[in-house]
Amino acid sequence: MTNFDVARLFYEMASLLEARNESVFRIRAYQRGAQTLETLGEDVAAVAARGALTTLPGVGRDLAARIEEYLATGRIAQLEALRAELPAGFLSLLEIRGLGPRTARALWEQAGVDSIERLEALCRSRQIIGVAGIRDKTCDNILKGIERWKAGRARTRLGTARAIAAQVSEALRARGGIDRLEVAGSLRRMRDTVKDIDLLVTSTEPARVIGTFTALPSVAEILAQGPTKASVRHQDGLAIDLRVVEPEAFGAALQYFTGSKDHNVRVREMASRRGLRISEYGVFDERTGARVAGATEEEVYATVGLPWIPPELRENQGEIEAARESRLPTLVTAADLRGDLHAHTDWSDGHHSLERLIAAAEARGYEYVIVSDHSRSTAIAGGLGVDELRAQVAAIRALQPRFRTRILAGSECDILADGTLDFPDEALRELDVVLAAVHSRFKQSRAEMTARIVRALSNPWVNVLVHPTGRRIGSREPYDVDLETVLATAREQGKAVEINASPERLDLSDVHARRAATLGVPVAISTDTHYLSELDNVDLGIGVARRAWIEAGQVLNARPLDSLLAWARPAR
Ligand code: DGT
Ligand code: CA
Repeated sequence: MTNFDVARLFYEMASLLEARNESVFRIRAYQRGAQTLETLGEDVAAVAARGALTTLPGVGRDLAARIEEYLATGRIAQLEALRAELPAGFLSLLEIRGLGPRTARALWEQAGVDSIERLEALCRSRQIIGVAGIRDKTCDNILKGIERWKAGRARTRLGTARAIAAQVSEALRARGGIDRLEVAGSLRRMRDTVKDIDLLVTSTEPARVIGTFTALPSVAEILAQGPTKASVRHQDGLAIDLRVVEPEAFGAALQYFTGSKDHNVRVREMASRRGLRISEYGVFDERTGARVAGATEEEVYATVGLPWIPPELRENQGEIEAARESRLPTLVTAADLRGDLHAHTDWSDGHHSLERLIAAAEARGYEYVIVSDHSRSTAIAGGLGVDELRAQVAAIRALQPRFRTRILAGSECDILADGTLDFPDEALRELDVVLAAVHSRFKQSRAEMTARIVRALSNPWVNVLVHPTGRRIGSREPYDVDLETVLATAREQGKAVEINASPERLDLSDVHARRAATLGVPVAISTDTHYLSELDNVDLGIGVARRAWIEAGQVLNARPLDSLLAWARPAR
C-alpha cells in the first residue's frame, strides 16, 4: 500500500466522477488529493496512524475517510461502484489526449465505443461524426491523440535507454547537489525493452536537483513537477521519472521502484505475515508504526528473512523460493568472460580491419577473440567465398605472433534454405570455431524452418547457432521455429546457442536462454561487433544471461581457451 497506489485511485475517481457530470468541486478535490499524495515525502499510512490526514494539503474529511478505508480494506467501495457503471475499456479511452471523460461516456452510450480500437475504427470511417457533438475536426484531433498514445506506449530498447540514462545521470552528477543516484525500474532489471527510465536520488537539496533535472538541455518537455519528484520527456521520446528520497529510505525506495510489481507483491505478502508493512518509505512494524529498515536493500530483504536478490531475477519467476532455500544462482558477470565469439571485420561488413579488432580485444584483456565474417550467400554483407575464407585464415595465422590474444579463425556461415551450409565441410574443418545462422527465407513454415536448423546443427563442423530466432526488437518478429526441438538437437549434438548482445537483437531472449541453460545447452554471450565500440554491448548480453539465471559454468566463452578449443573440435 503506497501513496502512489492511492493517488492513482484518486485520479481514476476524478475521471469517473467527471464522466458522470458530477460537481467540479468534487472532481478537483480528488485530483488535488492525488497530487498531494504523489509528492508527499512520507508514507500516507504513517500520516494516518498519527491521525494527521486532514492536515495534508487538499485532504478534507471526505478524502481522509477514503484513505482510511483503503488502508483498512485495500479498496474504495465508491470507486468500485463507479467502475461497475462503465465498460471495462472505458478508462483506457481517457488516456487519449483531447478526449474528456464526458465525451468518452457519451461515445460509449451513443455509439458503443468501449475501447481505443473501436474509437479509432469509428473515427477513420467517420461514422462517429454527429455523435456527442463530434465534428470533422474533433475526429482528426482524436486520431492524432490515438497516434500519440500509441507512440507513448511504444517501448524503448534496453541499449538505447541505458545510453540515455547514463548521459542524464552524468549530466546530473556534473551539476552537483546529488549524493547518490541509482537507476531503478525495468532498466535496472535489464529487461530487453523499457517503458521509461526511473531514477532515484538522495540529496540534501531536493528542490535544486528537481530544478537541475527539469532544466537539462536534453529534456524536451516537463510532464510533471513537484518538490521531490519530476517526470520529463527526453528529446529522444522516452519519459524519465526522478525521485529524491531520504537516505534512510533509499534502500526501500530502490527496492520498491526496481520492481517488478509481481516480485514486490510477494515480498510484501511475506512482510505482512510477519506483522510488517513495506512501502517505498521503509519497512514498518504494523503495530507500533516504528521503522525497522529502509536504508539498504539488504536490510529490507533481511526483514522478511531473505538474502539480497539480484535485480535481474526480480520477476517472480522462482527467485523468492530460491532465495528462501538458499539456492539463488551465482549469476555470470562480465569479468567471467574470456573472449568474444562473434565479431566481423572489413573482410565482410565490419567497419575495421582485422588488426584493429584484435588490438581492441587485447586491450579489453580478452584471452581470445573470434573473426567470424559472413559467408558468400549473405551477399549484401559482402560474404566471403571459400578462397577468400582460406586467405583470411592465412592472414589470421600470420597476424597471431604480434598478439597475446588468441585469434580464432571462424565464420558466420549461412544456413541455406534446405539446412545445408554455405561452405563445404572441407573449408569448415580448417576453422577453429564455426557459427551458423539463418539470414534468408525467414517466411518458411515452422516445420521447414525447424528441419532446416536441425539439419545445420547436425553438421559435425558447426559449433554455435547464432541469433537463433532472428528477431529484431521492434522491427522484425522471430521466424516461426520450434525452439524446443532446436534446443534438444543442440543438446544432443553437443552444440551451443548464442545470446546475441546486439541491442536490436538480444536473441536468444531471457526466457529462451533460460530454457537453453536448463536443458544443459551451453550459451555463448557474443556481441556480433561491426564497429569496435560495439564490443561494449557485451553488458547487454550479460544482462540477458543474468535474467536467464545463467552461471559462468554454463557460458561457452567463460571457458579457458584450451577447453573451448577441445569442445569445438573434438574430432581433430
Ligand atoms: P516498465 O514498464 O518497463 O517501465 O517497467 P517497470 O517495472 O520499470 O515499471 P514502472 O516504471 O511502471 O514502475 C517501476 C516500479 O515501481 C515497478 O517495477 C514496481 C513499482 N510500481 C509501479 N507501479 C506500481 C503500482 O501501481 N503498485 C506497486 N505496488 N508498485 C508499483
Ligand atoms: Ca520503468
